[in-house]
Amino acid sequence: MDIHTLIQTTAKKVEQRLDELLPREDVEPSATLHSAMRYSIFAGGKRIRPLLCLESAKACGGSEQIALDAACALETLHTYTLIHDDLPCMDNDDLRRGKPTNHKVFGEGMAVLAGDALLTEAFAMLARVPGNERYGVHDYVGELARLTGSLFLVGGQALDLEGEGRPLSLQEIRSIHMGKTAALIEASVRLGAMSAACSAQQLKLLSTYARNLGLAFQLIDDILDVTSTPEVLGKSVGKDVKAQKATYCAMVGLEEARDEARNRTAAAREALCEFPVPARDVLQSIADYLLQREF
Ligand code: GRG
Repeated sequence: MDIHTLIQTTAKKVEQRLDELLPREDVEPSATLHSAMRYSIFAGGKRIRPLLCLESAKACGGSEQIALDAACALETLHTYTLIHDDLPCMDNDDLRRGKPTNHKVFGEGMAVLAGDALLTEAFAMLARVPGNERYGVHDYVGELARLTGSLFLVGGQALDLEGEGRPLSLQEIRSIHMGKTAALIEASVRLGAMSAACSAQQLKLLSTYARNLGLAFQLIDDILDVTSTPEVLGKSVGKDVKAQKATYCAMVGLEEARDEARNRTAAAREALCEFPVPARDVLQSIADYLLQREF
């Protein structure tokens, strides 16, 4: 299966399962809240984190069936971060996944709550994933909490917020990327692998793959913010310059940022050398696809 078909078929499976797992729009005590949650989840999105979760499970000999609720948990948690990131107190954005942002449609208070509820639902979805001889639900939950809490995802966002309007070192920019972007990508591959009872060595190699992939992903995101259009990206562009953010692109220029993204992608590919060929091929193709992506 080529990578584009794989992305499409995976997105369809994940969306079907999300539709089953999330409360319907008319469910009380607040139909508005459930509508707001579903609005952002089903607004589109590439569903890259679920894809990485499912393919990492397969690379470790596991099954899509077993990892599917973990994949849904990752997309649900990711969607919470997007809703909160778009709020007026954060990036203050009007457009996301080609549609008006959650707070533009439902108001700021409801958008905060929709994000909160999605974050909580993510853990409920993850708790449905069966344990195995190596990992139990407490390991899955601990892993997601660790990588998305104050030490990584939320911490990275805090560093980003504190850095606005002041010069940052390349080291500080890297720490922001590791936290706000790479940590959730790492959680995606680790949870997929853990659902497949992966070995400690497999987990280590996949984590190296994910961290490099995550850094490349954020670099491409920053490059597209400069070079693309809202029509293609489905979100506003030029935000970093407007917010006077010290991005990697602003510091070293577009070409060097692209080179660094290429280097990170090569390092991600390299980390998988010890995996059997068909399993690693897909994960390596995902890395190539993300380097070349246009949205
Ligand atoms: C509690 C306010 C608050 C924040 C929580 C929001 C947050 C912490 C962190 C996330 C910061 C963030 C949005 C980082 C950017 C990561 C990124 C590049 C997202 C875009 O991902 P894609 O391109 O989006 O996969 P789609 O729409 O395709 O799913």
